[in-house]
Amino acid sequence: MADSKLRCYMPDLGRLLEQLPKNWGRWGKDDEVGSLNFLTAQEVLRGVASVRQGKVFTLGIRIAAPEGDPIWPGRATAHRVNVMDRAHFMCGKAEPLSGGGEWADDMVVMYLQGSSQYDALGHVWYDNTLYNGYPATTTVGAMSKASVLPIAERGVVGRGVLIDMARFRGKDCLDRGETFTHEDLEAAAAQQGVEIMPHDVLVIRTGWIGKFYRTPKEEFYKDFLEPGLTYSPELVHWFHKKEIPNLVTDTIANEVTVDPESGVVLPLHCALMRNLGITFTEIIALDALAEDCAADGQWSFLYTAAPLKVVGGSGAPVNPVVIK
Ligand code: UVW
Repeated sequence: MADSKLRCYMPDLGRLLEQLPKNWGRWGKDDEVGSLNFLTAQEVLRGVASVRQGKVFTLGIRIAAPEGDPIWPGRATAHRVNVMDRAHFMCGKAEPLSGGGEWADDMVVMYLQGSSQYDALGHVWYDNTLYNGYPATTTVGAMSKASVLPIAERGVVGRGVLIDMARFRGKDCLDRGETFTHEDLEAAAAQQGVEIMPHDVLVIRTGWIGKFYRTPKEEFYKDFLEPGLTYSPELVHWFHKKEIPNLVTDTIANEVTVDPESGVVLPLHCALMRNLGITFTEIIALDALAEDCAADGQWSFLYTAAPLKVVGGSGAPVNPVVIK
């Protein structure tokens, strides 16, 4: 009852975001990579210029780990199946290659959003329309527009900046449903002594994915409500003005699960990804990088990533590499 009442008064996304900016058409009517267009050769060199120590970090989580993988409720965790191993040769089910070579083979069944991943720009929409005005019917069967493939073929390279929101709030991990704004990002950056510059890949640590591995699963998923960025028109204008190409976080969905003001679920997927073409990178492992940045005071770096080239995919797994 309470739920249906809430729905009656809840603004729909069309009305909530109606006055806010869009980048549709900015890079042509056929564009499918959106704000990644900001990452020009000059921006790649700006990223390279932030490499000072030669330290390398990989930001993907482990896939099909025995302790489970963090996923959005309702999706299944990745399942790796061994289809060929030494046992096949021992029991005569397989013959060694001529010369004696043997081998192991595996297959993985997984959601494309079920690990560290890039979302396709067409992954989430409203009003039957995807990023850049493509009709939502282009998602039927396979995404023929704004899929992950153009992002994968382009790659993502630029200057990254890490904002450790959990550390800024004096916590190991933000609380369930805890929100923060662009003003909090700027305040944390100032405390860290780093500037969030136009065209930076914005990497935000909440501690949430790290917590997944330390918490019993029933407790982690109970009344599921992630912490994260929260919607406001000012925040959307801030992302637009900063021309942020890519938002990367250690949560499953890059924003607070439900906007506490409007009750809308995941409004930033639409305001930032669908409307501004900002690529979303989710379920990222940031604890080791954050520890290192806090220790050496270097919060900016070369960020590089390319999701897998899944044809028609709504997203694809990725293991970003950061070099400081
Ligand atoms: C949903 O699709 C719900 O979110 P995500 O972008 O995290 O996969």
